[in-house]
Parts: sequence; C-alpha cells; structure tokens
Amino acid sequence: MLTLFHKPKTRSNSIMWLLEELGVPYETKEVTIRSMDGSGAIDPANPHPHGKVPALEHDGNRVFETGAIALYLTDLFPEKKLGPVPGEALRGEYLSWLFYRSGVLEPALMMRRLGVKHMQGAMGWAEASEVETVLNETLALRPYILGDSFSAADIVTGGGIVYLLRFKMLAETPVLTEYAQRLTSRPAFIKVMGDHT
Ligand SMILES: N[C@@H](CCC(=O)N[C@@H](CS)C(=O)NCC(=O)O)C(=O)O
Repeated sequence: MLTLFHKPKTRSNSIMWLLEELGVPYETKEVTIRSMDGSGAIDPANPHPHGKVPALEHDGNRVFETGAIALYLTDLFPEKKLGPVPGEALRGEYLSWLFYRSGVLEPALMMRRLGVKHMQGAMGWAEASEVETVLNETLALRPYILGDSFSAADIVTGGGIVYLLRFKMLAETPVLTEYAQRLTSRPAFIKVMGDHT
C-alpha cells in the first residue's frame, strides 16, 4: 500500500494530484506540521526526517522530497506514462525538471522575495530573472515541460509555477499564465485542489 503523509493545502497536495493522475490506490495519513506563525508541531507519526510533508511509505520504503516521491511513483507505474523510465527518450530532461523545482526555482524566487542579493558563482541556483527567462523560453516552445505530453514534471515544477504565480513571486506572462491554466483545468488537479494550489 502507498501511504501519503499529508496536510491539506501544502506541498503534499502535489503528490495527491500525482496519485490521482496515476489512478492507483493509496491511503493518506493526515499529520500536523510546524507553521510559519509558530503554531503547529512535528507529528511523531510522520516519517519525514524534518517532520515536513509530503512523505511516502511503500512496502518498507520511506521517500521524502516532492521530486523524489514523484520519481518513485512514476518509476513504480511505468505503464501510466507519466514519466519516462531509464532508456526512454526524455529521461534526462525529466529528471532535470523534477530536480529543478527544489534546486533552482524555489530558492531563486524565495531569495528574491526575501530581498537577498544573488551571488553569481556562489549559489547553486540562478538569479530569479534568469529562471523566469528559462521557464518562459521553455514553455513558449511546447505545451508541457517535456513537450506535447503531460508528465509528473508538470506537477512538480509546473505545480510550483502555478503556486508562485498565485502568490505573485513569479512575473505573469501569457506563456506562464496559459501553461498554468492548462494544469489547473485538469480533473485530477481540480479534484485535489479545488480552487486552491
Ligand atoms: N523540499 C521539500 C519541502 C517540504 C516542505 O517544506 N513542506 C512544508 C509544507 S508545504 C512543511 O512541511 N513545512 C513544515 C516545516 O517546515 O516544518 C519538498 O519539496 O518536499
């Protein structure tokens, strides 16, 4: 059984969205987490080493980090065609965009929001405006991150784009807005998120 450790309206919604796109059986265990306002607490039932969500348990495997969970799931269900498996075309592109959200997109835009100056050459991510350029150039060429087909990279990094647009951390452009509309109109997205991201 797949068990998702979950808190509504958090990043674990992305994994629930993916599980719904996959159409596989799973259970959720709702846990408490620490909040920005100082409320909340780590839930001892949560296997995540930092008490965060999402975390996944499956057949004795613990998986944490949204990108890693997405990769685990799409490799587990290759027949669902939501992520290229080893040996398939676009596998490298897929892994790159899965890691891009937590490695580049989130830190770059969070640093800008916090007013921290980017130090070229010293940080493992690019400056926020450069990230915006790359996203716009990529998505101007194709409807989804990997091309014509939707994949879990659209849930992980694309879901991040939806969230960051909503909270005005990413500049709105026709390319990104139309991409976000493609994602948020998907039945599985609406089932999990409603009008929330
Ligand atoms: N890099 C992690 C981030 C996970 C994360 O920060 N989740 C938030 C909820 S959106 C959380 O659990 N926060 C509680 C805390 O920071 O203790 C991932 O992508 O899975």
